Amino acid sequence: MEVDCSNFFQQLPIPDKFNEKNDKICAFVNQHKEAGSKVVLITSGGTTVPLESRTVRYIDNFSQGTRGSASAENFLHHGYAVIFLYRNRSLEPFSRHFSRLNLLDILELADDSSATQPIIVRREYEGKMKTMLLKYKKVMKSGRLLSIDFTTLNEYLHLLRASVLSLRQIRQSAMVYLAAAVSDFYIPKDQMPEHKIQSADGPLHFSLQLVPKLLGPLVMEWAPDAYVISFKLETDKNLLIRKAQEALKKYRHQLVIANVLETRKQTVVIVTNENNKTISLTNEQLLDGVEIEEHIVPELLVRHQQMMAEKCNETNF
Ligand code: PAZ
Repeated sequence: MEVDCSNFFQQLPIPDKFNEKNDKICAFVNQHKEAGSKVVLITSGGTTVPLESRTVRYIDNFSQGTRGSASAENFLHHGYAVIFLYRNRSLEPFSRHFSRLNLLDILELADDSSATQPIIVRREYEGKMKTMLLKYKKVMKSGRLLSIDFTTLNEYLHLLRASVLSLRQIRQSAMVYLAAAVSDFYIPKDQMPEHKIQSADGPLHFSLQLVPKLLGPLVMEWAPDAYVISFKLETDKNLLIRKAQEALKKYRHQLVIANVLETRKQTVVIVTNENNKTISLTNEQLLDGVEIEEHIVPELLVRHQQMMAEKCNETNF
């Protein structure tokens, strides 16, 4: 069912710290516009949908932010500036490599408490820690990574629109990479109870409204010259390609990356108007720690570069 999105944003409350975050995004894009860099907006992780205004309970989803954070590292590696719009406490570039570890297990107290370095990194983590720290510090020094967090669907939607509108000014040098798992349903503010829902009132019944598909305005109005990549996730692999193709036809963006929930780290299909290209890792590659984003991102760089060249030729005519 189609939903009109023209007035949608007006009834979405402006989230806390929105202006502060928006200022950072605008400053970042301006800085990279001057430097002539390509900038990618990466969305990552899942959104929450609160059930109460003073929220105790909310609906969430499975996304951990692996796709987004791994892709961010790869785009940075290839020279892009990255706006990383991520779910608070989901995986972030570089630090994600230690996310399964307890920080206190990585560190050790020096034998001699009066040592100049009383806290040290345990030997088995030293190599990887040094590699990631070097990469992270280099990226931060170059000013090419801006991380902006969200938690709720409302925050995500406002920040997505603000980021894409800001990218509009760098035209085809912008890429939008929509890897976040965003809820399709929400409870409008005026239908949400203020206080914690009481179990004493009996079983809970509530109705969720559809979130309008914002990919349409994003592509057609917010940043019409950007290279836009959406993701399509399904659990039924028989639906996947058809739904990705339908999205492409409907929203007229450049590319859809289609993936199935259980195999998303091993196989994706790059769907365009011209053809479908499967990218897969072997079981050996997976065991060796190869990540599929190492293969996805270079594919996209080539296609983005081609589009930039085509647009450049068009304007020269
Ligand atoms: O965040 P993650 O690595 O656990 O999962 C990635 C993903 C499956 C959320 C992403 O590849 C994706 O398909 N995002 C769009 C989901 C959707 O169709 O709404």
